[in-house]
Amino acid sequence: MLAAQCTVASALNNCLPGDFVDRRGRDDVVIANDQPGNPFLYRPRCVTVSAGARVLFRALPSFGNHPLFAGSVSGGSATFDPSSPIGSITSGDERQVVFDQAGEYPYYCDFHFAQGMLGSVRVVAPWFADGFE
Ligand SMILES: [Cu+2]
Repeated sequence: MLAAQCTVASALNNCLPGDFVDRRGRDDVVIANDQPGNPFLYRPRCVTVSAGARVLFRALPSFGNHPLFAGSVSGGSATFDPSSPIGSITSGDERQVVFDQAGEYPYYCDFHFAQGMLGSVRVVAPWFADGFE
C-alpha cells in the first residue's frame, strides 16, 4: 500500500512534527499551563517522551478550571478518547500519567481548546531513545 507509506505526518491538536520538544530518555516530564500572561498554553504543548516516562500534568490554578481530557480536536470540536492513559482529569492541580505504550496521545482542555489549549504527547519505544541524533 504505497499510499499508506506516503501518508503525511499527523498533526494532532496542532502539533506539527517540528513542534515536538524532545524529552526522550527522561523518566519525569512536566506539562503545565504556566506561561505568565497566557493561562491557555500548555508548556511544552507538544512533547516526545520515551515509553515508560511519567508525565506530571499541572493545572493552574486547578483542573476544575482547566479540565484535561484525552483526545483530539478537529474542525472546532473535541473528541474524547477513553482508551488513552490520560483519561479525564477534572479535579486537583497535579496528576501523574505513565505512558507505557508507544503512540501519540493528544489532549485538550475541555473549556478552552478553541483558544489553543491543546497539545499532544508522542511516546516512542525506549530503544529508539538515542537513535535520532
Ligand atoms: Cu483551560
